[in-house]
Amino acid sequence: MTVQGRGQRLDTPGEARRVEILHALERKLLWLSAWMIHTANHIRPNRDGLKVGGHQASCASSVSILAALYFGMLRPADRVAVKPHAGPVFHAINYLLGRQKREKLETLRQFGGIQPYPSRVKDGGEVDFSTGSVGLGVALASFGSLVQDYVHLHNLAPEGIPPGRHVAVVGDAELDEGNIYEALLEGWKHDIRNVWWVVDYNRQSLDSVVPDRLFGRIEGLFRDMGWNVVTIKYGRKLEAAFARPDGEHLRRWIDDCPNSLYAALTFQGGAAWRSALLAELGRIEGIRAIIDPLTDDELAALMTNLGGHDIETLMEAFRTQDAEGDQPTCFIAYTVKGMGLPFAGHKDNHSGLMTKEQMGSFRELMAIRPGHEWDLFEGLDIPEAELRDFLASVPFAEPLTAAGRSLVSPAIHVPATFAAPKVGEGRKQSTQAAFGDILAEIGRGRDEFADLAKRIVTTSPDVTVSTNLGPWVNRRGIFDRHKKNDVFRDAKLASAQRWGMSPEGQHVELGIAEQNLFLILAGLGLADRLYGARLLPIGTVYDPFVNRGLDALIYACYQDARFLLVSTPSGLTLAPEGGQHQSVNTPLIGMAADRLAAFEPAHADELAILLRHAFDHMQKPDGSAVWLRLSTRGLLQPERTLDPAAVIAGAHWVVPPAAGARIAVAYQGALAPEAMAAFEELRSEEPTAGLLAITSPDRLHAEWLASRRAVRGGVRQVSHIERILAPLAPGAALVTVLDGHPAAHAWMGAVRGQRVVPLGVDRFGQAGDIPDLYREYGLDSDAILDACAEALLG
Ligand SMILES: Cc1ncc(C[n+]2csc(CCOP(=O)(O)OP(=O)(O)O)c2C)c(N)n1
Ligand SMILES: [Mg+2]
Repeated sequence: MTVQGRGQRLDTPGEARRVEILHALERKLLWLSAWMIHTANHIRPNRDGLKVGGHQASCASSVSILAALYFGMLRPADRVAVKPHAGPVFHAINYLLGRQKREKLETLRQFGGIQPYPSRVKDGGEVDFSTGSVGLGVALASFGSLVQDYVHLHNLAPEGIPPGRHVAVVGDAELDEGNIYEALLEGWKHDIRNVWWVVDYNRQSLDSVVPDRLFGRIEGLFRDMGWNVVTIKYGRKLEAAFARPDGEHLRRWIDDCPNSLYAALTFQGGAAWRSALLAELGRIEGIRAIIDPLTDDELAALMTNLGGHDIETLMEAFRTQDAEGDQPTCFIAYTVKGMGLPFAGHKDNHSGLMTKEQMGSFRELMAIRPGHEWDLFEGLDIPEAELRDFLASVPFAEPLTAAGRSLVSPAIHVPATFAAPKVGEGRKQSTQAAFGDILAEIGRGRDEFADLAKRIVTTSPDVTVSTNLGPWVNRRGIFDRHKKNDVFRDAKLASAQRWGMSPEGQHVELGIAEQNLFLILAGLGLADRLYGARLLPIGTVYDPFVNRGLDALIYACYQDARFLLVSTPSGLTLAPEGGQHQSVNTPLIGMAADRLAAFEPAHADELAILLRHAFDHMQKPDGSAVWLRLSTRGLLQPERTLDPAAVIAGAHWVVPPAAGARIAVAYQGALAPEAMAAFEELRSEEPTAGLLAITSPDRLHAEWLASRRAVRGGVRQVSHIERILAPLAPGAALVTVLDGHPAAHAWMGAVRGQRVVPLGVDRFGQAGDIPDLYREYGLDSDAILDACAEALLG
């Protein structure tokens, strides 16, 4: 797949002037980003005495890279992840392009203002990918490219939106994050194309200067993963010096200079550079000829003339690579952290802020008059009209659509009901099996389900078969940019799985890396807004390993990606697999994660309702991602008619209590049989008791909180849990049980002041069978009955 053609060559007429303009804009970005942060810290009133912060040094490091990209290379359809700490530069670029307001720039880090790190949801549609948790945005740029390929190869892209390149501007310390390498490997397997990672190689992280020679390693890793690596080390001034007689000595000296020494000399400036150079190279005639005529400032400028600050070198590297084709490419652009600012190179500069005095000198250097700090072209020695013409002519200035960069894609019809699978009389079924069956049925793409089936895309980190996606995959095939036959099938070797791969396939098979699962779900779940094609992504994973990808899951939700997470098997109920695989905390994660509606059905009829709801909810403007926690434990399936609204709201009475009842038993998920057995015994003593099925403590809790908040607004909507608990006596006991942490239910006592006795798991699990484990952890029907007795007596 080829992306659009790019900008002009460097040697076209007028190019010299374009470079001058780019230099001016680069300078403007340096000023504006520093001034935004300064305003937030020193100009706006500070009411609480807390440090506001910002990262002037991180911004300064990346201005040339970002200027070269946005004002030179990028096309409207390209999608960019900007390293988190360069957020102010990104907003300044949009300001110059007329896509950001001055008033807004003044609100950096203020309530309702620009976020410290670019945020899709809070900063608006100009942000392609949120960044902040380092490493994730970078990897998402790669997965985004895969998703874009998926959309185009399935012919789902709207007309007029060509595929773009995915670019990540990366802080060098982001490459310490393991998820980067997981993403590289997965990207290699999927043969991703049109991805650029541009590393702002300032050799500084937060605490320190990075080890020397590190990039030898990293470069090798990229090459091993099939990437091009382009090192942009020196700028033109230094290259010219190296080309002079004896200049090679200078190159070697810098090449061998430890990162910390280079950083320290940069901070100290020209005189320090001179004495260091003279001490080591002072006897070499050609070196003296290079450095002696220079003033200290000129020498400092020469010695810090790294490629990542030389816009012409950057442009040249980008254009050359652009012409090379679509192989993923890592640019290692050498930079100085804090370039052009008083703390350039200082190892502690990550959170460093210019003082008012330093800002005063910097303002003079930038030729900014007081009161004109925000003026677009203040202090630049190029006529305003020319700058405006230039900005209007950069390829990226062309709007992607009339409505901007955030696209829309109409909702896909979801049939009114999904049938629960039929099971024979007396046969048991698990929620996981029911999930596989319902999805396989949808996969037939019959009648009303045809559109829905086309938009579903499934993915799983090597647990496709064991989470019951197999039948769906057999019907819809595996996605790959290249057609690959299923060797086992071709050889007529018996297997339940048909694993032919093709561009039409609808399942993306991942290696075991849960962060990758959530990152691709983030990409798939933003496909409507990024690529104009609504997808309905489903990712499956073992429940305990949600924890392994948790930051990426939260990151996906933070960006409002819409997907269905199915985690199974879950809890102690997994039994013989033991404590490492038995999840405990996931119900609490489901409650605490924003923009993620979490459910745990016990029976297939509830699952069918919730699965249907998930497809609906993930498409609603005020919806969210959805999580279904499932189990492999087969349960007898009740014959009944459910109220879908109650199942979706989080709880329904299986046996309603009589008014004023003293007690009820509530269960969630696979413990339904234990709760039912205990309830039957309880009922012989307490005929008014009720039995409650909880399908989502998350939804119950969220609605309860929301309704309490609404009181303040003058409107009081009674929440579902309040209605559910209303028939019980004011002091009634509610014995609750789930295969997960009991805190998920404990809060219910606060709803009406009733007494909750929460049963669940608060210790690591262990191998065993279900009777032993449920007894040991106090989840069996005896334990539930004991809790009931205690509650009634107490
Ligand atoms: C996952 C995560 N861990 C820690 C941090 C805190 N943190 C913010 S920036 C940073 C260092 C970043 O260094 P680098 O990527 O080199 O950025 P630059 O030098 O360009 O500022 C750290 C540790 C974070 N944002 N995310
Ligand atoms: Mg760095």
